Amino acid sequence: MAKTPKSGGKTIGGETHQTAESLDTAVITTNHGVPVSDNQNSLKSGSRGPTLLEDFVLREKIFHFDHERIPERIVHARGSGAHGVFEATDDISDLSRAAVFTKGEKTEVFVRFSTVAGGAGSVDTPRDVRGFAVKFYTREGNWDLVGNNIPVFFIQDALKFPDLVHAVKMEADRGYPQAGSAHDTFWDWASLMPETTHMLMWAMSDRTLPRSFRTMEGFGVHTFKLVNEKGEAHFVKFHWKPRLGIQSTIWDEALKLQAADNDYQRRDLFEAIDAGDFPQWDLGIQLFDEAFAEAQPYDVLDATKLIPEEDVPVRLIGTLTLNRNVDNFFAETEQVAFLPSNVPPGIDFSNDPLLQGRLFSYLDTQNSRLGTTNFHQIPVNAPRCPFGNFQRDGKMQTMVPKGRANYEPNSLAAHGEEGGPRESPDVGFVTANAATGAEESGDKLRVRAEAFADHYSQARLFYRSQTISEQAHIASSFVFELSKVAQLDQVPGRMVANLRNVDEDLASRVADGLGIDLPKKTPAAKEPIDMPPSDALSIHKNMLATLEGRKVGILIADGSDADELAAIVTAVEKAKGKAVVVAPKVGGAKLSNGKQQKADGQLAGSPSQIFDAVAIIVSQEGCATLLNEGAAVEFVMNAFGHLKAIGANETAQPLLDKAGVVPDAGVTGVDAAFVEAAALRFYDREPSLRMLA
Ligand code: HDE
Repeated sequence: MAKTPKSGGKTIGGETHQTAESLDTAVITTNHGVPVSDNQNSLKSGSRGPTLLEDFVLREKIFHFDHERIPERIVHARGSGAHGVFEATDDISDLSRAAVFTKGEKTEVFVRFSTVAGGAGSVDTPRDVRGFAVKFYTREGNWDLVGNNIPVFFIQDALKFPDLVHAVKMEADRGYPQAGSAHDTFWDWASLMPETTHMLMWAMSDRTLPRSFRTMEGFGVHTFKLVNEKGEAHFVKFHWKPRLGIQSTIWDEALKLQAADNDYQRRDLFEAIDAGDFPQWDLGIQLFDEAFAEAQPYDVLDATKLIPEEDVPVRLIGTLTLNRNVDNFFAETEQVAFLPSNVPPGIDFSNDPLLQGRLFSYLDTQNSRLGTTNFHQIPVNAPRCPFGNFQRDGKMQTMVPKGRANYEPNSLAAHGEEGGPRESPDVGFVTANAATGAEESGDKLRVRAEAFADHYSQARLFYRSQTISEQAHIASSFVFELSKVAQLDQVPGRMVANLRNVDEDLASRVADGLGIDLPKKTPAAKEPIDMPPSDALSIHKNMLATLEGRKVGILIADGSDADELAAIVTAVEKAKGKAVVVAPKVGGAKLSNGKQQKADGQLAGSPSQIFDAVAIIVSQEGCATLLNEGAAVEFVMNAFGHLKAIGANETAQPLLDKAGVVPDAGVTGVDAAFVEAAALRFYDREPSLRMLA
């Protein structure tokens, strides 16, 4: 007998809600609970005859299968999600009445990281912005902080978003490229839109090549408001600071990662959580008021501008910990629906015209993606606090409200029936303008505020705040991307003409790298100014010298020294790194002590780009064998080329020589110096390895 599928009388939002927590039966059943006797053969007329239309088991199974996919997100289609908790660590009740910020309060969260341009099946490591979307299931309703790993955006007004996305995604006629901006239509559009310049600087930097989701910063981007009990509002910008420090890869490494592992970042997140290495970020706020906003040379409502952390320091107010992987990718990561319009009392919007447009878009897109206005009932989207109102029915309605109260006002309660919930000015959400008495007024205009006209000062600020190596990476990325513009010959020059407003040296380097004459400078709508450099904008200045969250690949072969291997594994683990043993065969290698050491990864499938540092422990014979194995030579060559530490024992020297390794501070023995070096990257090595612009 089939065990009846467990169907819950679960309460979501205070109303009885029937959930079919199926899959928990000993016998397969149809979706309507009928036990299935044979899951191998369809119903036929005779053993070799035609299949019968009557076969409801076959038809239901194929029908359901045919509809397994839903439309992917138009942007941010590829993503990875996880559950976690946010704990408020500072008392900001003077600033916000939101319960999520009550010191000590723990709030369940769901986080989804994503790339932007590629489809759901694209790769993890293109040069692309990363989404950083957090859903806080607060006890006063969901708060969705739907941010990116870059604090500014390409455009100032929501009306331009479809143009941006059309330009960057695969080209309309040919359907490629899949997940990158290095193509004609993106640069055609961007070069005609000077307001993109600041974000382009970030996009061309290594920020778009994060080593891991765990080593990315996150930003709410827009200016928001915090509102306290008295109705007083303060402007705020939100920041996520990764506990592992910021770290990115370099371009050649990202390209090779794409070849090695399409799921590099998804796997990294899943494995870290699975192993109990829970990723953490601190939530920071930059607080300021109207007087500060007015005194700045930029507009705080302009999403192409940031507020330098040196001007308004980031105050840490809580910690996010991701501690649980999803049980089902589709049900949770795919179906999660983030809405920037989800804010609890105590958090509010500013008039940023980009944010205002987003407030409509995300609600609307869920209806087309998830197919129903009832998407909020899907478990990953449902508030964890009770919720109820008089909205009723619609596709996929899973709630079963009782009684007649589906309108308000009603006097049903006076007649002994359920009357339903009522509004509450005391606990309900009140918009900040109403709360503060500030009035909005003005003519209806399709204009851009005057203060939005400066498109270059902060692009310059960003470039001039980078290290020499980071500046070279930015210049080289512009050269690479613009070199991919195949048919529109005026576009690279037009882009360089814009860059002359950012920094003449940058523009010359890009022109030189492209092999074109320096074009005439684009006239700026507003002349840029010089702002004091900000160290917070550099990755290199904010990296942590730590092995925590990092992986060290240890290459061995038959005859490798057992003691040396054991010692380095212990030392790496003591430094909180992960030691991964790599050998030509996955079965491992026979060590000097005669014991078989199993490998964690086979050499050809575990190239050095997936590691943060590598150690080579080989005997003379082992080394001789590896000299004839291209994957071993590349293992070393790429680790060196990707500016990583290489610890090698003396007998490994021929392999290092063949790989072109030149001694420097990052090339050590397999010893304590290696463990220290493994936490670093050796950017000084780069100019001797490749021609950067
Ligand atoms: Fe989004 N964006 N966006 N965006 N966005 C979406 O919503 C949109 C913008 C961001 O993991 C869509 O549910 C408009 C800025 C993230 O599910 C869509 C505008 C920032 C995610 C949409 C913007 C973001 C999205 C597609 C300009 C950083 C992924 C699917 C007005 C602050 C969320 C969906 C996830 C997703 C619209 C600009 C971040 C179409 C119209 C600025 C992280 O609604």
